[in-house]
Amino acid sequence: MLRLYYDPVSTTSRPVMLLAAEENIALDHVLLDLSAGDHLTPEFAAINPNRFVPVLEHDGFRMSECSAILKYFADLHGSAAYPTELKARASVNQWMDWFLGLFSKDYNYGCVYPRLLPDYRLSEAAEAERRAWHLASAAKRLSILDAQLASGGPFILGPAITLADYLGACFITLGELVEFDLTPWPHVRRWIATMKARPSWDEVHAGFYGWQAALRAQGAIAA
Ligand SMILES: N[C@@H](CCC(=O)N[C@@H](CS)C(=O)NCC(=O)O)C(=O)O
Repeated sequence: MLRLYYDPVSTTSRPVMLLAAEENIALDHVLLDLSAGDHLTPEFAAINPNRFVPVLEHDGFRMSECSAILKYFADLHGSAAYPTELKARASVNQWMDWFLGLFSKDYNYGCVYPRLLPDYRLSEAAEAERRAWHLASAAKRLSILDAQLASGGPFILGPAITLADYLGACFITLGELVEFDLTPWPHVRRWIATMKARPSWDEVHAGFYGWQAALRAQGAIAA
């Protein structure tokens, strides 16, 4: 039995939920509401000492880290989204590492989380300086992604969807919570539209878009 501890609004839970939904992977879902502090209990600390979602359990085996969980799911189900040919798989790994190791530092942590989550915020002056720096850096990364998508598509590595698309699209759409403007990157926008047309996108993102609607209603975020 596969059990997923998750929050539907979480950037790192969404790719796992999306892959599972698209590939009909049956999951026992355990919802942790991060905004209510459900992940801060001693019970969850025993499950993941980092106190982060997602966490996967499979027949007594337990693991965290969304990228590793995506790969585990894909291998377990023989998913074409994680090709077995050496170089094709290496390219998927490369782009997943790129999103996690490079892109997310500037975009998720530099541009988005500080605007949404008080724990990630510095003083007002320091925040303005940090945001300007990360915005410039995120723009460079988005141009690299845009060029990659322009060279082939419709997905990051060509005609077939891979784990890199699942991960990357959920990271990029995080920016929708702060009205991040993707106008300068038309190929990224086209790719995101392709990902949003996946059969399970809307269902998986119901909670996420609920949060976005709440932020908009509060006037909490201006572009
Ligand atoms: N490296 C982890 C990061 C997981 C992570 O950042 N999870 C966030 C939600 S997107 C979380 O649980 N945050 C709880 C907190 O910040 O207290 C992964 O890739 O899965």
